[in-house]
Amino acid sequence: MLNIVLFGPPGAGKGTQSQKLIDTYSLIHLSTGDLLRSEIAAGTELGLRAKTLMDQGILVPDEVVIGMIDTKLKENRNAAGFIFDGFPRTVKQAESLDSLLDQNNTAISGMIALEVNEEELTKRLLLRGQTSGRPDDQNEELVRKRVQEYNTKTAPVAGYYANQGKYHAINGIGEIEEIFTEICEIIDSYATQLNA
Ligand code: B4P
Repeated sequence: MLNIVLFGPPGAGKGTQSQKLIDTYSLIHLSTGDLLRSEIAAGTELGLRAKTLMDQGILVPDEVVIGMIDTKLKENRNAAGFIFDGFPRTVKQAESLDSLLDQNNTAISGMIALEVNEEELTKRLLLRGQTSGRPDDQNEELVRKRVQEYNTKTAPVAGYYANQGKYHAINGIGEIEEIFTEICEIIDSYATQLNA
């Protein structure tokens, strides 16, 4: 199986690039942000709890997102692979993902990290906030809080995959199409290794 972690701070382009990747590769796209927003839209108890945290730019508890991913992996046992978008966001989530995949006799092929500086992230998210209706994109203080959450809780996940020799960073600033081409080159190299 081809299992890709698309990594980066909020606004780095994970969701944007995932949409293009699912058109190219036959992989299942799992975005914890999208899954949580679906729960909010459906008005579930999980959604109501998550909304309070997301609206403050704070990460949702590990158990909640790990549970959602576990369910999705079980629903898609015969998939060719997955694109994990916005997950794992803590080292605990990364460890849990490894054991869930191991139970299915598979593993992460690699992590692709999109590198974008805080000024550009803030600009992109506030711009999206003008049309997205997402409460967490609405003001600069909240956007900076999300970047701070990333720096303290999520950035260490890069080291977790680097220790496994699975970390690949690319510049996330530039034309969306050019960034997409670079990501595809890395994914194609994973696929070649798998088939070797
Ligand atoms: P997410 O839904 O994952 O949201 P995100 O990181 O803000 O967005 P994304 O990274 O996908 O946006 P993109 O760059 O594509 O998370 C939202 C919240 O959910 C979190 O804050 C947290 O509370 C919670 N959550 C989610 N997963 C969790 C987990 N695992 N654990 C705990 N909590 C979790 O796009 C941003 C903008 O940039 C777009 O407008 C796009 O058009 C633009 N853009 C993209 N690429 C560009 C480029 N190259 N140039 C210019 N603009 C570009």
